[in-house]
Amino acid sequence: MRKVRRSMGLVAIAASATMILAACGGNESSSEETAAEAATEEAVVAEETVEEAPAEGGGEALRVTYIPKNLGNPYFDAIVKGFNEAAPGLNMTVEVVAPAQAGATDQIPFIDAAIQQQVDAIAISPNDLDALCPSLKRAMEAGITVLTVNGDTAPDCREASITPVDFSQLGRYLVDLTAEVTGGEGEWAFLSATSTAPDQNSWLEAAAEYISSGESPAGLTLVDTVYGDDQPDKSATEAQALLTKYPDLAAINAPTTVGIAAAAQVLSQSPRKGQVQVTGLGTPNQMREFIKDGTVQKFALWDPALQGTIAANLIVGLQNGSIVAGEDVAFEVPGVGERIMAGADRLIIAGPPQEFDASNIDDFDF
Ligand code: RAM
Repeated sequence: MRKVRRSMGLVAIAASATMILAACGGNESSSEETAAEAATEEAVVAEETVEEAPAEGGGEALRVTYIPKNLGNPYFDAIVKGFNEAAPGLNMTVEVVAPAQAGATDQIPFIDAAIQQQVDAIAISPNDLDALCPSLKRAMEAGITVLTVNGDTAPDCREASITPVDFSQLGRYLVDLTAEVTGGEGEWAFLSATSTAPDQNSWLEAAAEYISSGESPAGLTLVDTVYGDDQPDKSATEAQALLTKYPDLAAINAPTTVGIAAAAQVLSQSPRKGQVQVTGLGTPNQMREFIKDGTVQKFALWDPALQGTIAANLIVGLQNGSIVAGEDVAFEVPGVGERIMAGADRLIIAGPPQEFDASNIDDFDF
């Protein structure tokens, strides 16, 4: 039987917090700048916009840096919204900085800049399982709380990881979702994010295991996996290329909000609309028009905001000592409920998964 230890619960330090989205407009750094210089400049720009949170009840505001995979993806805006929703009860400022592209090493300069600034905590949605580890370990050695959010690194590179759903089940779910929208017959392909994305790769690996186990729907054949790098244009080009390469394609499954929206856009204007199904993981706001015009029957996700809310509260608890990171430690998130750092890897599931179709797409706004 698993033993769950209970921590004291989260104690909100003071009344107010200021959350800052220091998005840098998606501009790439000029060729004269090193990535580190660019990161430092962006961080400085962010710092200039940070308002001091009123520290009622004493104590300096906690300084948190959140590093999404890349800029310009509304999915990560939703996670920032979650940080914002937690803010009123927490004495915290959050700077959001990220690279323009989601390359394996592109976040390193931003981690290093946060270490230099001696922030209290770094939350990161990682673009690689291992490449960020030396920097993240340096951050922890400097006394900075490090959390991964929405995807993970190797477990010894962070204190805990917040994932939206149980990743071990998602690969299987994506195959079954493809079967549902195709009637269980035909060729299909994955249109993923970057080839190093730890979240998507874990789902793709689990899907491959499910398929090779012989338990997956027998009429489906996975013919290809391509990568749109979470860039709308590249994702659209890859979707178009799949249509050309596979004249009998029955479905594109894009387990990325950028990829599914791009594939749906391509299919909505294609004579093969209706013949080729698009499904996967998307935000309701980006996918609404494609559900309404019949391009897409069904897709899934979760509310990304919850991960930001849990991260903000967990950071406070880890910083004030009311929560100690460890195996099977339960903690209470005000307004959300109990969550558990499960197992030796300290994985926290935000939940819940949600399916969207014509019957409920208008009930969601993110
Ligand atoms: C994209 C990103 C993100 C992933 C979602 C489903 O927005 O790749 O990491 O979790 O899709």
